Amino acid sequence: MKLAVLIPAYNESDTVGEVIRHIPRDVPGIESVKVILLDDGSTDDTTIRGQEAGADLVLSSKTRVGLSQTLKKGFLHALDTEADVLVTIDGDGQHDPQEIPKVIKPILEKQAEIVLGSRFLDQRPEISRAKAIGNSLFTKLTNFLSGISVTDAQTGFRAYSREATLRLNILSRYTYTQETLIQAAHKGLRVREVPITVRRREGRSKLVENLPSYAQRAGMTTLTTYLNYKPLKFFLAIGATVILAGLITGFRVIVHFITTGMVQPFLPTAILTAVLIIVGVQIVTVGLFAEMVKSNREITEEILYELRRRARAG
Ligand SMILES: Nc1nc2c(ncn2[C@@H]2O[C@H](COP(=O)(O)OP(=O)(O)OP(=O)(O)O)[C@@H](O)[C@H]2O)c(=O)[nH]1
Ligand SMILES: [Mg+2]
Repeated sequence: MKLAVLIPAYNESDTVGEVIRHIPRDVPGIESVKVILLDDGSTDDTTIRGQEAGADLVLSSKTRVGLSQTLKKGFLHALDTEADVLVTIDGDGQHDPQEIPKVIKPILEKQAEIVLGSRFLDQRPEISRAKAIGNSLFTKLTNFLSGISVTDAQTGFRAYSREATLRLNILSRYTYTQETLIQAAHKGLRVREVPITVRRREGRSKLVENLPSYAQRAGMTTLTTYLNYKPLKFFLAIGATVILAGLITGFRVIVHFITTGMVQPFLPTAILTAVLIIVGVQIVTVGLFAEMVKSNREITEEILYELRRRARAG
């Protein structure tokens, strides 16, 4: 079994060296460990510090392309280098690399395809109140949309089996955390959590520069990912609600029309009813089209999966 450790980093020159130095090179059940630093156009010495600390490979992008796309590049590279298990760990020193064996264990034991190092399982880490609330809300939303039940959907300390990496398609540009879990659930990949320790962050957060902006961007990604998998359910729920509202407002008009043969004095209500029913039907129609697009996407994903799998096998 080969392990690839991926460290996404944007301007983490103060901490990335320590992270790399503490990555265990001798892991039970693993024959080789490859440390890959994913430097996303850092303007500081992140790359140099990573090389000094012994990273096996540094993949750098010229400009900042975002955490998700950087990680996607790392995934594909790790697959090319025949990794069987992949671990992601933050470059800001918040995670303890000594916990890598614990995080990959459920994958080695074939208990899961994705393992989340949870900061909240059996413990309460020291994080700001606003972040704790945001974390909890996004985790609940992810659980609700995916049907899985985890305590920390935003964690960056994770492990993936090769199969999971072949199956997942990261499309977002900002954060991949909720997207990968919703996809995992709909693709039948088993997700487990193990408790991890988390240190206080030194310096400013690189990902969550401000919470409302994070919430908006991560929220959009979460919603669009869900729509990719359950479009009809989503649009049917909204469309049916609008149609129902139309039927409720129209009830009085219909009863009046049957008894008197006239719409007056309910013309405004009749117009509202017609508008609601027409709009509702259109929303359901959008859902039907989206469901057809989904079928095409599933075929494309199947092709991508086979191409990646065969590229490695061949
Ligand atoms: N490749 C890449 N990595 C990033 C980017 N933004 C953040 N990161 C890295 O992703 C990891 C997580 O980012 P953090 O800023 O620590 O986010 P966080 O841990 O959710 O927030 P804090 O609790 O404030 O640390 C760190 O290793 C960052 O260097 C980015 O734009 N591109
Ligand atoms: Mg952090």
